[in-house]
Amino acid sequence: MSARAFIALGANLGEPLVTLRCAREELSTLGILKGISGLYRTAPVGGPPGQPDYFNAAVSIWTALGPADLLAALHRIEARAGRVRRERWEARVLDLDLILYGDCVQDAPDLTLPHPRAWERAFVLAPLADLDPELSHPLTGERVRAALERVGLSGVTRVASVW
Ligand code: A4P
Ligand code: MG
Repeated sequence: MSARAFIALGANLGEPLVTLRCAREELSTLGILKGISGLYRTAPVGGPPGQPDYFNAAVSIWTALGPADLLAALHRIEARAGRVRRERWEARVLDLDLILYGDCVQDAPDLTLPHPRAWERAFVLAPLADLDPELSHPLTGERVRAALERVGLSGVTRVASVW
């Protein structure tokens, strides 16, 4: 099995840019990296108050790993970056979310596809639009470009095209 997967990257502790670059290199070992979005500085959504701003990006990758193995590999990259899981939506050195795995649809607590909140969040949609604005949600059919227009770009600033 191989598929095109979209992975969202987020970091708001430590040295986010160094961490994200390192994660990008590690992600390239999981398949063929097809696209890398710009880098965005974003206001925190949810979670405990007083968190620093996030840096967010996304990549697309052609991978032979199945979805569960891919998520496990993402968790290993997070752990190597020093991520400790305590509270949901707390500040973190690195968050890697599997947004889409081909047209795969599944609803399990350990892996929901597409990522259940992706189409509501500008910090995910803006990087995804860099990769493929015509990409459509496997369940609703809404394209990334349309979702971004609906949600708006409040709190999301592009800081670099190449990083
Ligand atoms: N899980 C289920 N489906 C998936 C999936 N498609 N991709 C499970 C990744 N993980 C998935 O995730 C919690 C559990 O979700 C895992 O056990 C996994 O098996 P986590 O990464 O441990 O915790 P989390 O990231 O705090 O939770 P979650 O639900 O992934 O949060 P979100 O929705 O990713 O939100 N604001 C800005 N500006 N930028 C951000 O990047 N990120 C979050 C996290 C909140 N606010 C943010 C940002
Ligand atoms: Mg996460």
